Amino acid sequence: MKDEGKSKAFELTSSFRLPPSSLFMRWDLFCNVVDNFGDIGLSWRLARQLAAEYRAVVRLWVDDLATFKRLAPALDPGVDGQSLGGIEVRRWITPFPAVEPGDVVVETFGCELPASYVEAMAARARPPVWINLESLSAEPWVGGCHGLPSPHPRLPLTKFFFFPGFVPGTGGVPIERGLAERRLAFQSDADGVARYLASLDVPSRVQGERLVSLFCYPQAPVAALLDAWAAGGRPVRALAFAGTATADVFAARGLSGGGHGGALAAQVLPFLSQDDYDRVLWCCDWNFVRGEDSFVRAQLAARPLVWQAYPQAGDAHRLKVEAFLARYLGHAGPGIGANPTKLWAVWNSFAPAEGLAAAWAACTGPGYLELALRWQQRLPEPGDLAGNLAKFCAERL
Ligand code: TRH
Repeated sequence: MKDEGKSKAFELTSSFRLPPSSLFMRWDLFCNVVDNFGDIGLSWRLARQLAAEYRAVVRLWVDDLATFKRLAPALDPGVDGQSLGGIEVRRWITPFPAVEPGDVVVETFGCELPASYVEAMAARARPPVWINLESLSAEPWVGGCHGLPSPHPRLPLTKFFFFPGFVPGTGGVPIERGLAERRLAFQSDADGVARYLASLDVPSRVQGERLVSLFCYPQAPVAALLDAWAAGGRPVRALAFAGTATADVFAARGLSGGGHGGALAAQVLPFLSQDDYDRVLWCCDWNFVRGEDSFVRAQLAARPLVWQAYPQAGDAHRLKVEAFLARYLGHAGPGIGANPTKLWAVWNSFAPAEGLAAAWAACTGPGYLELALRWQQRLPEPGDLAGNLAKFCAERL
C-alpha cells in the first residue's frame, strides 16, 4: 500500500515515471545573472519544481543574490549559504570552493562553470550528466539542436544542449503540476480575485474596466500606449512593478500613486514574489510581458498577452517574435477575429508607435481570449521542462 502511494507521487505530468534509482538525485544548478531577472527567474523556478516534484536535492549557485531577493523576498543576500524552500542556495564566488559535484550539473544560458569544478566533475567515478540549458525559442531549428551532445575537448565529459520550446521534440516550458487547476480555481472565484487585488491596494473595478499589467524593457512605447488608453472610450487600469522601466514611465507622468488621465488609471505595485506575480497575471485581462519567463507565465495565465522580446543586436529577436506568432496564430482557427501581429510589431519597435492605438483596437475583441485559452491548453504537449529534464538526465545516469 505504502509503495503504491509512493510511486503515484512520482507519476509525471508527461507519460513516464522516474526509475527509483534517479530519485533524490543531487543537482547543481549554476546561474550567472547577466542582467534583468530572467536568468535567476528561470533558475529559481526550475530549482523549486525539481525539488518539489522530482525529489531532487538541489544546490543553486547564484552570483547575484541581491537580484535574486527581488523575486524571492525570504532570501538573505548577506549570507553565502542558506536553505530556501528546501533548496540549498549558495553564493557563486571566485575562487570557487572545493565541493563534490552533483549527479546532474546544469549551467543555465551557457554560463561558464568554474574550471576547478569541471575538473572535479571529470574526477568522479561516474561523471555527472552535464546540461547546458538554453534560451526559449519557437524557431524551427530548435528541435534539431535539442539534446545534442558536445564532448569536452580534453576531459571525459559530455555536455548536452537542452532547449526549451513549444513543440514535441523540444524541452517544453516549466509547468508545475496542477498549475492549470490552481489558476482556473483562482480565476473562477471573483470575490477571491477582488480580495487578492485589494491586498495589493488595487481598487475595485469601475464598470467595463480592463485591468492590464505592464512589464517591459525601456524601448517599449509605453507613453504612447498610456496616451491611447487615456484617450480611449473604455476605462483601463494599468499596473506596473516597482523598480522597472515601466514604473519609471509612470513616475515621469505623475501616475505612480494610482493617478488618472482620461480613461486611464495607473498604479505601481511592489516588485512581487514569483508566485504573487503569477497571481497578478491571472487577475489581469491583458498582460504585457517580456524576455522569457514572464512571457511563459502570461501564456499559462490563459489571458491575452503582448510580448516584448529581449532586444538583440541586428534585430535578431525579430525572428523569435515572428516564429512564436506563427505558431501562436496557427492555433487561432477560422473566425477568431483578433490579430495581435501589428500590436506586437509596434511594441517591439518593428513598426512606428503612431499605429499603436489602431493596433490595440484591432485585437481587443473576445477572440484573443479564446486564442489565449486554446494556446494554454496546447502548451503541455511537449511535456514540461522540469519533467523532461529529469527524464533526460535519469536516462543518462
Ligand atoms: O527580466 P527579464 O527581462 O529577463 C531577461 C530574459 O530572460 C532574457 O531572455 C534574458 O536573456 C535576459 O533576461 C538576460 O524577463 P523575464 O525572463 O520575464 O524574467 C522576469 C522574472 O521576474 C520572471 O521570473 C518573473 C519575475 N517577476 C517577479 O517575480 N515579480 C515581479 O513583480 C515581476 C514584474 C517579475
